Amino acid sequence: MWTRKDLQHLIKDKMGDYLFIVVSNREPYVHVLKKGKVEWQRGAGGVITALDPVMQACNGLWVAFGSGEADRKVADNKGKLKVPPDNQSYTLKRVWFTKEEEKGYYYGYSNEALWPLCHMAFQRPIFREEDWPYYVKVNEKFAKAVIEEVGDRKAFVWVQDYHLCLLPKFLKEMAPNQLVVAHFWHIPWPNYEAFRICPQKKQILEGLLANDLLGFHIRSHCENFLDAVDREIESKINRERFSVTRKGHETLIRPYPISVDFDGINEISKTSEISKAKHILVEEFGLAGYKVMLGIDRIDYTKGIPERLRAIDRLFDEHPELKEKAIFLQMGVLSRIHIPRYKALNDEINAMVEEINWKHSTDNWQPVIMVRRHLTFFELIALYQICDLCIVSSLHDGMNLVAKEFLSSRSDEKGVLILSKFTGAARELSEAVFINPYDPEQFSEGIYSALKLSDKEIKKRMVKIRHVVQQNNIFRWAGKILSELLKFEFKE
Ligand code: GDG
Repeated sequence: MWTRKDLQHLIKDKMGDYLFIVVSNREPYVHVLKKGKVEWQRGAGGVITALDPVMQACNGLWVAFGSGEADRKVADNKGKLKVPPDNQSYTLKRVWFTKEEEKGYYYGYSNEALWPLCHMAFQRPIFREEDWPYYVKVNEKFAKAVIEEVGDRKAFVWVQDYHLCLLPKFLKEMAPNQLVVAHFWHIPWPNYEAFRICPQKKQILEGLLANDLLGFHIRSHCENFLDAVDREIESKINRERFSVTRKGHETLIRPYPISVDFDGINEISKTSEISKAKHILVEEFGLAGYKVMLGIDRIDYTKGIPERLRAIDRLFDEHPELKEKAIFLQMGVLSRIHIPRYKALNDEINAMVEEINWKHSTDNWQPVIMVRRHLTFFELIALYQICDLCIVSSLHDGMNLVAKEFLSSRSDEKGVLILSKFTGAARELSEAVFINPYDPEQFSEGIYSALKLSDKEIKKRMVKIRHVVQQNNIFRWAGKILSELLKFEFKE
């Protein structure tokens, strides 16, 4: 089993004097103003959850967009500061965007074009002509920020996600012999029929093929990527080696299922801080004595939140005996709210919650509690422990870390995971109760059957499924990628 120490040893033994740089759009720590005072928060989202423990283990440099209103106040003139703020162990270098860049590159091309393009959630991608130049410009800006730090040294660079498709190409053009570059794609890669509508498909593929190593969560995403290359780019594909050679440069394509720090979360889940947080949350939301069904997501149309609410509505229709006995608690941080589709989703969720509560509530009980606030890590783990069921109902999801965090938090070996078949996590977590979010009847019956499981059956499933996450933890994910990365040699 991979541990934090193994990863530290790997990095210490093999990384030598080379620089190690991670580049992502979102930053791991954000500085905000609260009542005029500077405060910090850990960023929400899967990429941060996964990489923060890796970076803490290897003292590297993380380059990301400085998105917080107080970010400039705490960074030096190169945008740098040490993080985590309460346990300084690596360097964060913030890159600044103009409002137009944020609009065109982030809200526009990344999240209105690429995000829906890659997720089969029936949301039509919007390819605005004016967004693409900003996407190119910001990718180049990130490349310059990395090169500024590399100087004349050699470095391993690890790029994250769909915001930065062109970064590998810019990097290799700017410093051809000094860099080994890997890229991890955190969302699904669609099949060719879906991908081919993208007007910039060739540039995107060429950008990604400048990587030495390109990782996806699961094998079918790798295969979809190879199909797209096969149809669009003149290159040699080696299906046995899982690689593409273009203009003499080879890119390895590999599946690496991402995960969480199981042991870390498991240990924290046993502490008194968590007991205290549980107590406060149970009081705050009036959960004592109820069966608690929990959803935790960024508010995003890929996460299947309206579908989940529909299933809850149906559950109380079909099984009215559950009224006053069960409560559904949905926690959701707002995200990408400047995009009209996200605003509409938020309004849709509000209206549904209101309707369900109006329909089913009694004098002393209401079925749904919807809370939109950023949770601390302790609150997050406490909620995972409070619930009886954790419901993950994504319409399409690269992996889904909420599912794995929930399992890691259940040191008491209680609780049931309800999991959409359309998540990457479904391939590994075979003891979950599987649902199809598009099928309201099957979904609500899935919830009902989970509520009826015996304590013995729940424990049996939980022990087995936790073992899978413990083995396939975040250090294994990072260790496998970095071991492959460190095999590459720098060009002379
Ligand atoms: C992408 C892919 C893939 C949520 N609310 C709060 C909070 N969170 C944290 C959760 C979890 C993370 O955000 C969400 O991770 P997911 O994996 O579920 O989803 P995405 O953000 O869409 O991530 C996904 C992932 O990348 C990694 O490769 O699994 O498929 O879409 O960690 O706990 N964290 C805090 N407060 C909150 O209120 N602190």
